[in-house]
Amino acid sequence: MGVVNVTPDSFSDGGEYLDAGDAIAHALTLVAEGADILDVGGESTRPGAEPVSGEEELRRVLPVLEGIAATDWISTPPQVSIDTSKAAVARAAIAAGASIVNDVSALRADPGMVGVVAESGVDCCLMHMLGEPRTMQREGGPQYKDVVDDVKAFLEERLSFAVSAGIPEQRIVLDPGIGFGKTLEHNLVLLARLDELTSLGCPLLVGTSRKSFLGRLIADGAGEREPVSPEERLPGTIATNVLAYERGASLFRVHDVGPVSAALTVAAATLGSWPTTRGMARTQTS
Ligand code: HH2
Repeated sequence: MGVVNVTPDSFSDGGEYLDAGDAIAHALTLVAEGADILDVGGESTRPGAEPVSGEEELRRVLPVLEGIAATDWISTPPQVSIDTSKAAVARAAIAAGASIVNDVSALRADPGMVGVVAESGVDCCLMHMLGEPRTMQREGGPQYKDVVDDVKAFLEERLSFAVSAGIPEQRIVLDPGIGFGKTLEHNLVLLARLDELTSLGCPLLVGTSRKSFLGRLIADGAGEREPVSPEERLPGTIATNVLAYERGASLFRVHDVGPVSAALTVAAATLGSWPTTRGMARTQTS
């Protein structure tokens, strides 16, 4: 899953693809590099981010979704995912060709979202987050009894909520929400014990790409110094995605599709799933 952030303030690529033409060109590059899914978002969820209105979010993402839908693909067209927590944005994005709703609030932020997903028959990703983006990493910090057990219980509850509201289980992907209301240690424990989430029965998505815990570890193994810049976090992105794959993840939300895709191909071959097949996400979620 390649990230297409149409925002001025995303933590690693804010402002780079705010122009629709630049975002569409970037989306084509990500597909050429191996992305099966394009995740288009018009609102940053970085710690401290201020919310934007639905109108503004749509103004950013709609031209990009329309440009992707109008593309004459040489090979299999990518699936398009809309990264939003707003029902109105999801509805318009689906009309413009999106077939996945990636809701970092797991259907909690907007009471209309569950109905939009259920009625339109699209796939959806339900992610764990403690708190909300504006405040989730504040001093005093996120607290869990056992981070894996707590995240698992949350995802189980969200899954049964979604299914009871009419979203078929086969259309649901679950995500532990790396970096969303978690300390460095919480992120590492979740990745190390990711296999414990596979018993929930849904494909697992992970999003570690360029996140600050990687920057802190690369700067200094104890995670105590200033993090290295997002561009210098690729080795950590690759390491965590390969480990997540080995522990059962099947969708990988990343900015650097080419290098991560190559690393995952080698990991899959090493673990005995060679030759690897593209379109893995599509067959598992639809
Ligand atoms: N992470 C980000 C945004 N959306 N969705 C899912 N399902 N999982 C994630 O881990 C996830 C996500 C944050 O990354 P990015 O989009 O690059 O940054 P920003 O929110 O600042 O735009």
